Amino acid sequence: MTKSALQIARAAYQPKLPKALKGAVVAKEGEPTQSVADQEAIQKLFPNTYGMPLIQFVEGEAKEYAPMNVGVILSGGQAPGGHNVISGLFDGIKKLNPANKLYGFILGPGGLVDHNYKELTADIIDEYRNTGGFDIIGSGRTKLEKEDQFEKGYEILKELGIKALVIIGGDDSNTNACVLAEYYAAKNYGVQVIGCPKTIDGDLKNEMIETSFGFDTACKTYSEVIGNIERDCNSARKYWHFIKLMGRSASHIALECALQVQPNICLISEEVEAKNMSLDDVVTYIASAVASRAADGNNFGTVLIPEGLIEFIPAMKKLIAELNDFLAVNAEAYAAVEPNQQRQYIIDHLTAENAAVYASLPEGVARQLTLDRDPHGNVQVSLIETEKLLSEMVGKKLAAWKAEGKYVGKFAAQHHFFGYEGRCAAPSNFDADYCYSLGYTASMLIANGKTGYMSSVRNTTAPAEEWIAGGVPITMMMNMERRHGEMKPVIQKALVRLDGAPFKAFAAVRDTWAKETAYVYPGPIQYFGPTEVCDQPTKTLQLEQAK
Ligand code: FBP
Repeated sequence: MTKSALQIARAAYQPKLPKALKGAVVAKEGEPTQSVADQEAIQKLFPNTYGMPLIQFVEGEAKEYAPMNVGVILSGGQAPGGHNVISGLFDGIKKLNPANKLYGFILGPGGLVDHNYKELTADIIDEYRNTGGFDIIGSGRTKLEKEDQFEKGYEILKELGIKALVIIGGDDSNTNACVLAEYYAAKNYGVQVIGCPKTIDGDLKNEMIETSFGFDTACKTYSEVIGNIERDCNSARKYWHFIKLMGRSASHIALECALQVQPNICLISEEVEAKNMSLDDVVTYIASAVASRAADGNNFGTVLIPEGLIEFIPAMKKLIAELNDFLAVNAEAYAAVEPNQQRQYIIDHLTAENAAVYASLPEGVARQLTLDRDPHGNVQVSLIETEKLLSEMVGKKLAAWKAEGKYVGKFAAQHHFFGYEGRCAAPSNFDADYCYSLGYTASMLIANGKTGYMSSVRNTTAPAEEWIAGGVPITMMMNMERRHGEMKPVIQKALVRLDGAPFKAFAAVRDTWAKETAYVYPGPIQYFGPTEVCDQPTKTLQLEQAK
């Protein structure tokens, strides 16, 4: 395989580990835990894995460990650093006992059910250290939720002598990891299940999980490109760039990028919802900024749009909730309707209020809202072209204002959607170290017999040496939510908090950014060089941790 000069140099990078993990460790147990909400319901569903204590690893005496085999799965969307989680896990289990083996299940949880796997040997692992992507074993979105899947999985785990399975995934995949841990514990199968917090979206975080891996690298990659667009925009001075950013429901990516590049406008879905803004309110907000800059002779600008925005406009949220429930039971009937009748079919079957909202939407967006849900029942927001919807509506509003003599500028828009560009980028130093530590920590949780835990590495704005490694019971992060029309236990998604430091820092300066051209051009991720250039965590993390 031909490699770039950077790939070759980067392969030699030795990720940093917290001091406590460098030698032999011992697990220090904290107080019993409880779920963030709906304690009674969650406890009932997870009798074997509920209420377990927090774990912190501290330096301890060396011990001997019997040989064991471990399995690993990459689940869901790619996120930079997945290969380092696996290499950390590999190095961790080999340190426990060089005879230990690691098996990777191919193309996500489906690989476990279909018995599709390969042994990850040292030479394979070495090829992938510090690289982006999930291609070492591939990823997939099969939802592990049914007993027959668990049993099929157990067959192969037993055959390969696998004592523990590590599932690297987002909130939904870790929820399923916990369901699996509970199932295997209830059956006394002797298979432990450990989760690792992955997702560029940054929405798997809480008191014990400071950030999900991949968020750092993805945001830095998008910020580089947005910065380049801003510079182009400020050079040509003739376009408004509407830039949609991945992130599903949460606006963490948009907010982090805004803090890095200082655009003219950044919409935050959670705020739109809190202020009960309508689509027209959002459009008026953008159009007013465009008009105000035009009055200064600046017919250009940048708008960042979180991909989940549409779900947070209250009227749209209600519509989507009804559509989700409706399509969960009527997907087949809907698919059988002639394509040119489908819009009317939906209108005829919704409540009057939602039908009216649906009917008011442009054809394209209305259709996009009825596309297949992902296996977890989520609308695939990355398929909805909100950036085009908004620029079109802003253009119309400005034309009306022009006719009324309220606006004098020129408005031309360019559209971008950044998501896939950042999910497989070579991990930043932060993600390279963080992921390696998460994987290594997972191996220690396994060695200590834990199941139903998520690997946790905290104190991440300090140098890696001072990071705190341990485990959090997954049930601690759960609450009950409506999915596919039913109440289900799920890890609570972390949305942008309007009382949180990152949003407050943004809100304090955004009016200035809207009026002035205050762009910042972060440039590409640097892997070698001064620490202030190479090792900075995200602004989100820095602001959240600056206590
Ligand atoms: P995960 O939650 O699985 O990490 O997914 C992240 C993500 O990139 C979202 O930001 C995006 O909405 C979605 O995946 C896109 O899904 P797909 O990869 O199936 O196109």
